[in-house]
Amino acid sequence: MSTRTAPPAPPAESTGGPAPAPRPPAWQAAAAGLVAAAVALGAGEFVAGLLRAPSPVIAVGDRVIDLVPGPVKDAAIAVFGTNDKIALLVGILVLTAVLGAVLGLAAVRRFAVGAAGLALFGALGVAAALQDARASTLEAVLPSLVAAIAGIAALTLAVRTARHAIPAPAHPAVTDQRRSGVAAAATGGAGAGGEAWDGAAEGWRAEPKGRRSFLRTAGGLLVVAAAAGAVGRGLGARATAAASRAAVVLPRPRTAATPVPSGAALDVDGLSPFVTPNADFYRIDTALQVPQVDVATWRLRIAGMVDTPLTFSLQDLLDRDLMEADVTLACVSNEVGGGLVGNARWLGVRLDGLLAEAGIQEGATQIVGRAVDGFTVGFPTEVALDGRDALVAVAMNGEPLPVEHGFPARLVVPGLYGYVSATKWLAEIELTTLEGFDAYWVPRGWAKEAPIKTQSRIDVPRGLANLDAGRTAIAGVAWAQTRGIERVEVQVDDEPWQPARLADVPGPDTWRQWVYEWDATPGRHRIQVRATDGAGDTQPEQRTAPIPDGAAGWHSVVVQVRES
Ligand SMILES: Nc1nc2c(c(=O)[nH]1)N[C@H]1C(S)=C(S)[C@@H](COP(=O)(O)O)O[C@H]1N2
Ligand SMILES: [Mo]
Repeated sequence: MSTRTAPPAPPAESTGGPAPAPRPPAWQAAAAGLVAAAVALGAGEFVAGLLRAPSPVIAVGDRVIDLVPGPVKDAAIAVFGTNDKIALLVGILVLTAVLGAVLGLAAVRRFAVGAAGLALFGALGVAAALQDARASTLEAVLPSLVAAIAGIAALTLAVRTARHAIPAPAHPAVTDQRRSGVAAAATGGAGAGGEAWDGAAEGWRAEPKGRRSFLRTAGGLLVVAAAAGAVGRGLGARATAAASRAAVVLPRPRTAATPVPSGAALDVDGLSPFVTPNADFYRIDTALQVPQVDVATWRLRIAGMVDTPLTFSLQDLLDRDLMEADVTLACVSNEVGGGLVGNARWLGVRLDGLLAEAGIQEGATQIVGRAVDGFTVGFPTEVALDGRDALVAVAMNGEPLPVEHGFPARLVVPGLYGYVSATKWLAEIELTTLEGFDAYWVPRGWAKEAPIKTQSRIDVPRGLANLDAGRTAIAGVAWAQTRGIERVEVQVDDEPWQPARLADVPGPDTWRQWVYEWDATPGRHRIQVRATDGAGDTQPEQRTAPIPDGAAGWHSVVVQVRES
């Protein structure tokens, strides 16, 4: 490639020796590289979509997520919130564009350098995709390989076209050669490299034409790249999981949940509803692209230190005795007052039942939940055996699990933060020892064992609200899964703590609404809340950060009350 496109030295008499190859303007070189990178990405997405193999871009993004140090990740989440994944993808695309431009600038000096850069991109994509346990080697290699080849081909074409546009001083000695070059190019003669160079000697007056042809080629390549990418993404998204999910018929539970008491929902505007609708339920996971599970091939394994390893299809699980439980899930990353908590009615198979059937071996102190994408959680075996409603859940609020919330099955363990328990897209439950394995977040600085801390949150009034003086509801939710909420107290400024009225709850595993009627007086006020759990422990005042085992401290808001 490189030898064919490298221009031959200009006629000797023009310089008296071998002259450096003339170069297209920098912007064209950069644009050529950028376009080549775009074509590579588009081709990669296209092949990945066709094969349903991992997208090179997503694969690289997933590796970035796994590899970035905790503090960087926390900072990214702080800045971008739950848009951190979009920010990462945009970052990857911008970086690719910049590197592509740099490769273009390199390629007009030495084409091999540009080509090598694209090959390196491809290698990066292969390396990232090989980490994806779901993909075969061929599926991991092919998209990036095709991407690199397409990128190099596009770079060849774009650089060659750019050279057509080189402004060169008209020189009588090259006139004939130039003519012959143009003629050869026009008749589509072979050996285009040489002709391309000859044509490039067109001179200043030809430049606008050359630039136009460059822009046409570059634009054409961009369109091809975008179309290939879009088609690939479309093919990849052929909704396996959505189709599987639509076909699921949920049986009625053998053990229905305790009916939610009518007094569980207080009538206060702006208060979180007792049941969080699926669409509003927070979502936290490391998956850049939601895993798409096809139930035809999906199996749940119970393995490791068990007497009898077991395997279940989704239908096997649905055919068992199912139980319902209302359980509030909480993320360890939730800040005091934050929204990474939600309450749902789960339907599933009791974990203790499944484990009894498999037969837990002596010394199996840890249960590891492994997801189809390789994510892992781990918690003490005894937690699953103490009678709490730990479930392999298949439904959430009366629907099969939404794809983002773990379709077709996930773990739900009341009282444990999600990162040590709530494995979505569950593939395996492995019995092992506590010393034998550290789950995903443990080497990243989070606690190995993480029971949920007692917490309370003020939903209304919102922080910095402007209120009218007079009767005002202060209300929110409090949770202490497995222990239950026994008391919630509210403090305005430095006045004495006042008991809030508690709503009813079906059990200790859900959050509990509370309300305090406040006679708001004009001025600026600070409102604080604290809860006491069923074990008699009151939340500590001291604020601590979420890392390593969950935020602690009292939630407070400041409001402004005007005369009314
Ligand atoms: N497969 C998988 N499961 C996962 C995670 C993940 O990253 N991957 N994150 C966990 C964390 S940190 C939390 S808080 C809960 C969140 O569950 P949700 O997204 O359904 O609210 O899922 C848990 N299960
Ligand atoms: Mo979490």
